[in-house]
Amino acid sequence: MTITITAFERSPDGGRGLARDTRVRWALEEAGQPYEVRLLSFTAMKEPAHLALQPFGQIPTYEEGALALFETGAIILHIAERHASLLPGDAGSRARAIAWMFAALNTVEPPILEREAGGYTDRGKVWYEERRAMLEDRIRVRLGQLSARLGDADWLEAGFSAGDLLMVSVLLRLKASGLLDACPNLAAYVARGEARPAYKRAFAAQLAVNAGRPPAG
Ligand SMILES: N[C@@H](CCC(=O)N[C@@H](CS)C(=O)NCC(=O)O)C(=O)O
Repeated sequence: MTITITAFERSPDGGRGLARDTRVRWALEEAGQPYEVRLLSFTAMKEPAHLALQPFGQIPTYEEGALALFETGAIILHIAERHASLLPGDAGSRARAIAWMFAALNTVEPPILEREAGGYTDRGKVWYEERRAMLEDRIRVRLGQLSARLGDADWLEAGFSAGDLLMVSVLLRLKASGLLDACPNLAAYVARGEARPAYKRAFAAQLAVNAGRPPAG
């Protein structure tokens, strides 16, 4: 069955891999699943045809026959449940890998996203610097906790899983900020994720869409 995902026609990041189709592409590459991509303009994302698939008018979506999914966590869980390379077979290990998927999206990502979004929307406000410092403190706390848990292990549990895929995807947003520098084991963890051939293919595929096009803005 053909799998089709949606992605930005022109990504605001110009192809740095931060748009969330990259994590879905990565999961599909880890799973060895071919896929097609439907590119959308910002206008098309808010039109009824796309809203029927994604109620919030966002990318990515995932279509496979009669199944249409939105939310990257749900999409990656769906892919991972069908591929041993992304979730272990043993029930307990599987549940723990899924816990890390939720931790990435619910516990680690929120302050990272708020900091990033504030950089677009709040610059120039009198409270901007104070709020940014507060958000960076919150991020540092989470990074410290995650770093302590990871220790010198390669991955969060016994082997690479969809939990690592999402956690690395979330941490990649911090690469340019310097915030990862205080936790060398996390910086190395992110580098290990980026070094995976499946990630490289996913990154290259989204970059190819954006190469030569100015970022949407
Ligand atoms: N929680 C959603 C977030 C999706 C999301 O924020 N997508 C961004 C691109 S990375 C988007 O479509 N932004 C445009 C918009 O919200 O209008 C998910 O994980 O799928």
